[in-house]
Amino acid sequence: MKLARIRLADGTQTVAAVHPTTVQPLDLTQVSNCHSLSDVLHSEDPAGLARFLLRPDTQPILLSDVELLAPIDQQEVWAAGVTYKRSQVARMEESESGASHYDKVYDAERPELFMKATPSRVSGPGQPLRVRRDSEWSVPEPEFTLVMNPAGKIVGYTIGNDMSARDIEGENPLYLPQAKVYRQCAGLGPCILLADGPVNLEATAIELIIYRAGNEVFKGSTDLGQLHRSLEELAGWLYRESEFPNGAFLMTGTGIVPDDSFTLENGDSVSVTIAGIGTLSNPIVKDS
Ligand code: DO4
Ligand code: MG
Repeated sequence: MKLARIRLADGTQTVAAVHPTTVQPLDLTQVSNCHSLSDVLHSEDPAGLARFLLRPDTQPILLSDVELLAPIDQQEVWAAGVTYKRSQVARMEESESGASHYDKVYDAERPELFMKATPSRVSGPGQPLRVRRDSEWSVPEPEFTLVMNPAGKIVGYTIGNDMSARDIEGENPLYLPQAKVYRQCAGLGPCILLADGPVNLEATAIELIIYRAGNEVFKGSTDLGQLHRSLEELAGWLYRESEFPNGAFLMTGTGIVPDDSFTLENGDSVSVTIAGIGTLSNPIVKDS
């Protein structure tokens, strides 16, 4: 089952089940203290609660008649790094001084985890993602993203875009927070696929397409089978010695990195598709 935050034509926001061409709003008033998507996600049985909140008489609404919003409430957004071979190689190429750190962290027991965004820095489907004005080399990073409840349980999955300034990150690894965290630096959406048993890693294809003036200028793909760590391992490290009373999103790293000659430009459009979840598309902005 997939859930989303939506805005209806009259401007009201609610939570809905997402079907291939329609959405069906949940009636959150049926349960006390259930006001948001995260209230459903953090309940004992998110799928059971969502089914209960779906009133049989609620008419489905065409997806094209609603706006899908970023599926986040108050959660922190974190990210894992250097979890695919492709990412390890790319970081080592971009950073002379940091190369050995990236090499070591790929195989180290402790993964690289960093705070990626607060909810106000997150863009939902169709909303702009930003390239920093002081970056001449920036890329999107398409990432399978875990949705975690306050107890540290993985309750769902979504698509994340970990926008990254490769020149700033490559100049000095200590600049990582500036390369990664800024206004409109993270994309999430379009919906949350509720966790329902083990993920079929090899069948979870991830595709990145970048368009410029309507033309495809980059296309790449990978699958979760290439991820060097398990999802549970990454989730466990995040919650070690940390509490997330509002839950957390954890981007699991990128396995797709465009060639070093590629940088995003103002007006580009980025689409990330993950099998079983959907497509997250965002326009790119860069102030001159
Ligand atoms: O250490 C740099 C960040 C790595 C990252 O974001 C990734 O591998 O996805
Ligand atoms: Mg990343």
